[in-house]
Amino acid sequence: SDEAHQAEFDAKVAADQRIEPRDWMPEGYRRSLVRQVSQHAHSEIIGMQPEGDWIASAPSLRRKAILLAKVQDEAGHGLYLYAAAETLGVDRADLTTRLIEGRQKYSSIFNYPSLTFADVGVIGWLVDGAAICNQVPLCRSSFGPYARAMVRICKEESFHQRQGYELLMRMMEGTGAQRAMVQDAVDRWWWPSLMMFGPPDADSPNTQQSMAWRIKRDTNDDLRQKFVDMTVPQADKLGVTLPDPELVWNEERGHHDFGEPDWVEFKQVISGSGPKNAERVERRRAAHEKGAWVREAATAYATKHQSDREA
Ligand code: FAQ
Repeated sequence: SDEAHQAEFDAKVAADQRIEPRDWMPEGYRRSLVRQVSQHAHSEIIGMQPEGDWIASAPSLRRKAILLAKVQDEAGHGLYLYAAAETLGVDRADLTTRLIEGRQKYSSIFNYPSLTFADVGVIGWLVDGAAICNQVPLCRSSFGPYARAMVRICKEESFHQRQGYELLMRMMEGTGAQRAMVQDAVDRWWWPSLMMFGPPDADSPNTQQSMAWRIKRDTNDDLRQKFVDMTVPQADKLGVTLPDPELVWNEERGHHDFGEPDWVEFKQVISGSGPKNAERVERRRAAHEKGAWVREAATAYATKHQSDREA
C-alpha cells in the first residue's frame, strides 16, 4: 500500500540510506529532484559560456590548456547531472527544450559578463568556491544518483577553485594595472556569488521540504554564512577587498556579519532579465540547432545497427 511505501521511504531517509531510482518515492520528492537536478545540469552547461569566452584569448598556452580543461569538466558535470535526472524518468532532450524555451532555470551567476581575464580567476575562486560550499553537503543527498554525481563533481570543482586562486595570486604579483583588474573583478562578482545560495531562508519556498527529505542538507543562509567565513581569510591573503562595508568579524557569533545582497536584482536575474540572460540562452539554442545533424546521424546509425542485428 502507499502508506507502507511511505513509511519505508521515511525510515530510509531518516536512517540516511540512499533512495535509488527503482525505489518507491513520493511524487513531490521526484518532482523536486527533477527540478533541482535539471537546474543544476543546466547551470553547468550554461556556466561554460562566461569562461569559454576567454579560451581564444587566454594570455599563454598554459592558461589556455588549464581553461580548456576546466570548461570541458563543466560539460562533463552537466552530462553526469542529466544522466542523474534521467533516472527519475525525464528525458534530457526534453530538459534541453525546456531550458532553451526559458521554462527552466539555471544559476543566476552565469547571467553576468566576464569582462577581463581576471574574471576567469575570480570565477574559479568565488563561483567554484561557492559551488563547492553548496555541493559538498549534497554528496550526502538522499537520492543516490545525485549524491554520487556530486562526489565526482566536487573533486573536480576543488581543482577549479585552486586554478582560479593561483591565477589571481600570480596577477596580484604583477603590475598595478593587473592588481586593479583583479579588484574590479572581485567587486563585480562578490554579490552575485552570495546570491548563488538562493533567497534568504524566510523567502525560500523549497528549503523546508527539501531539508525534510534530505535532498538538501543545509539551508541557503547557513551555506552563505559558511562561504563568507571561508572566503574572508582568502581575500586577505590575496590582498583584495571584498566590496561590503558591513563585513566584520562578530566575536560573539563566531562568524562574520555581512550586508544584504540586492534581492530585487536577484529576482530580476532569475526571472530572465539579468544582464546576459538572453544572450546565454540564445547561444545555447544556436549550439543545439547546429548540433542537429550530429543527433540525426547518431540516431540513423543506431537504427541501422539495430536492423543489421535483427537481420
Ligand atoms: N539562481 O526555494 P529556493 C555550478 C530559484 S554551481 C537561479 O531556495 P532551492 C558550477 C530556485 O530554483 C551553480 N535560481 O530553491 C560551476 C527556486 O525556483 P523554482 C549550480 C535560483 O532549490 C561553476 C526559487 O529560486 N548549482 O554550476 C537560485 O531549495 C563555475 C526559490 O529558491 C546548483 O544548482 C539561483 N542562484 O534552493 C559551473 C546547486 N537560487 O525551482 C561553471 C544545487 C534559488 O521553484 C562555472 N542546487 N533559485 O522555480 C541547490 O542547492 C538549490 O537548488 C539552490 C536553491 C540552493 C540553488
